[in-house]
Amino acid sequence: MPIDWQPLQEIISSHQRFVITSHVRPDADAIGSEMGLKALLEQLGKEVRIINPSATPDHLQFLDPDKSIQKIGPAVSLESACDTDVHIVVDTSAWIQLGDVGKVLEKTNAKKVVIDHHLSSDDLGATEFKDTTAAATGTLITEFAEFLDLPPAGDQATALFAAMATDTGWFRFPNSTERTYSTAARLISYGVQPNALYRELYERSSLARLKLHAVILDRVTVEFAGRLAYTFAMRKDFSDTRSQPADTEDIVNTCLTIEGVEAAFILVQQMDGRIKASLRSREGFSVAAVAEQFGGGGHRLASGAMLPGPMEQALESLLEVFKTTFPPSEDLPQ
Ligand SMILES: [Mn+2]
Repeated sequence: MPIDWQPLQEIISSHQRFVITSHVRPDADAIGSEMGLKALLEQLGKEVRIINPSATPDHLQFLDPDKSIQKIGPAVSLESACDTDVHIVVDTSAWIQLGDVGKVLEKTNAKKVVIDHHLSSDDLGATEFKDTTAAATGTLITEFAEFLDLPPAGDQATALFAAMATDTGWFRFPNSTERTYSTAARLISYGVQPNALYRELYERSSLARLKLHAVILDRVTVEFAGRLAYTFAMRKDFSDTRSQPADTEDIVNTCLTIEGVEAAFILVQQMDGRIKASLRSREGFSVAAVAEQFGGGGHRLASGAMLPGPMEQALESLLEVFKTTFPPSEDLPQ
């Protein structure tokens, strides 16, 4: 169902001050959508602040060259974040994803709005503009800007293109539809230079990151007659290779490139000892259902959950769930 943007247009035209928020550990869809929406609201003469529960990761700083994104905490108090007319949440609608900004949303008297494309959803007491068929929230913001006859331009268009490009693995995941490509093509017509953006996003790797990938990829294991691939990262791997947990991003997609593999996951040991699971799958298999069994969520083809440690225990419980989905190989029809 395409979104009816009329109510959002009305909310915007009848208010002046806006706060935009996204999820913890923001990705390029979170940051890009926020920057794209902020530029749009500013074009309409609105006062806009972006206040997030986590800092912008270094590799995405280029999307916010003026460092306008604020983080809730000592510098931006709960009271200050509540002091707005409208609070817009983009790229999530789950309390658990909002970190300390969740407290702002509980307390604020502002009108609340959600713009999102995720399946999992809580009642945030917001007016929702949600389309789970959109590849990225960046697609929705682009479409909204076009609805208002204010097509994105310059850095704003680049931020929205980055949002879509990263949520689709540079337009290669199955969520890349005709709509995704045509929205991207329009953003190019507004001035985005995909080659320069690709270099910013994917060709600024570090030696540490490559070394970490070598360690983790060496551990890839396949199970259930080659239908599942998985690997893991321990805290020690990061210190050994001088890399960071964020450097594990995309390894799970590499696991999915093995022929015959239908689902893949990576387990990453967190600083507090918990285990973060990132799951991916091919069409026809939903990893969202697996993640939900551990209190996580996401999309059919990409989801995540936080499991208690230790690593062996987390691995065992995940394999147990996959066992019920992938029957033992001897039971497969010959
Ligand atoms: Mn997204």
